Formats: sequence, structure tokens, C-alpha cells
Amino acid sequence: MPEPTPDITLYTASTMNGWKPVIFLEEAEVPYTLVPIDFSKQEQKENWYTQLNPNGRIPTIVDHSNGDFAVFESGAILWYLAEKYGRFLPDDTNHRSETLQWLMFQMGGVGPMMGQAMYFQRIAAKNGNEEPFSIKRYVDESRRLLEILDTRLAGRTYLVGEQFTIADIATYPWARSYYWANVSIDGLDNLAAWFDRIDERAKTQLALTKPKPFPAFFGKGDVAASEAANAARFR
Ligand SMILES: N[C@@H](CCC(=O)N[C@@H](CS)C(=O)NCC(=O)O)C(=O)O
Repeated sequence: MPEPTPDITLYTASTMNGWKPVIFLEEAEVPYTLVPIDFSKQEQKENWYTQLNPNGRIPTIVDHSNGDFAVFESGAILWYLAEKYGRFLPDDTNHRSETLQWLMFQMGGVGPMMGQAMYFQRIAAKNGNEEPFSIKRYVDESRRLLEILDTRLAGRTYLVGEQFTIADIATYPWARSYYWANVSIDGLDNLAAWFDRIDERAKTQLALTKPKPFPAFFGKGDVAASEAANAARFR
């Protein structure tokens, strides 16, 4: 018997937002079809793709078991998958709310601020636009947000207690890329311990290799070459 076609098709690339649904699907052991999107060809701006994701960015999922329903925005994708598969979103009302609070904190704070810290240092500066004021603003704000996470994680295994949730899935790829954003985690011992715990999760680590690994985000591998490649793909 041939394998059935998976319900979920995931369009993504190896970035912090792009990895979130990959982490969910690998952790939940849900079969999916992975379609890599090539930024260097601007595939995310093509008409067929913006029919699915009006923002022209990754990630996007299509659920073939639900009339080819498309979901964009990584936080909404995680929420949709959590409800569909009954994973990583607690049933308890307050824990569920806390999960969504920390998911929103990532979507509205950690991601955008660290993303700008990365953009101004790793892309704008590399492409000849050095903006020290902007770099300081976003690096300082990112550090402040990582301090909030560190405080939250005191005495907790994960962001909402003992359970690994979509809040952890959303936040880990961004916060763990502190190296790429040049944000210090000195003194943030709870955050570092949380990194260590998720670094040990084999399925999350497997997800970070799909569509392909980008170890430079985590300060590993040939950082200079990766930085040049990254600056070129976002130019
Ligand atoms: N808020 C969106 C942000 C998506 C986003 O910015 N994706 C980036 C990669 S992390 C992207 O597609 N960049 C390509 C582009 O800007 O054209 C989400 O969380 O899904």
C-alpha cells in the first residue's frame, strides 16, 4: 500500500519563524509534506503563494483534510495545529490562557525585536547601511525581553510550568538565536537552563535541520560564510 498523502503541507524555510511549525510537527510525530521556499528566487512573493499567505512570507500550512484550508502567521499556525492534534496547548483554562499569553509575547515582542536586531547587524550593516542607533535600540530591547523570559522561567521547567507548549515552540528558535542578534544572556541562568532542556529534545533538534540546518544562528559552523549567504538571501 502506498503511504497516504499527509493532511498538512508546510511551506517554509530555515528561519526562526519557519522552524516553529516544523518543531510542532516533528514533536507531535505528525506526517507532513515539506515544501521549501527559496528566498533567493523570491518564491514567497509569487502569486500562487500569496494566494495562500497574503503577507508573502513564510511559514504557511495547508490542511487538505479541511478543504485545503490555508493558515499563515506562525503563531496562528501553531494554535491551529495544537487544536487539530490536541497537543502542546493545555486544556486547563488558565494554563491555556498562559500559553497564549506567552505565544503573543513572542509574536509581538521577542520575534520582532530580535528580528530587527538581526536585520540591522547581519543584513543592513553587511549591505552597507550601518545604523548604530537602531542596533542599540533593538539589542537593548531584546535583552530586556530575554530578562522577562528569564524571570518567568525561575522555578519552571517550561514557560507554562511542567508542560512543553506552543509558547516554548514559538519562543525557542528566536531566544536561542541570541548569538545571531548579538544579545548577551550573561546572568540569565533560568533562560540558559531552559535552552539546555530544549537542546536535549531530539525531535526539536531534528526540526532545526529542516529544510536545512543553519548553525550560524546558534554561533556554530562557518559564521562568516553563513552571514554572507543570509545577507544575500534577504537583500
Ligand atoms: N509574523 C510572521 C512573520 C513571518 C516572517 O517574517 N517570515 C520571514 C522569515 S522569518 C520571511 O518570510 N522573510 C522573507 C521576506 O520577507 O520576503 C509570522 O510569524 O509568520
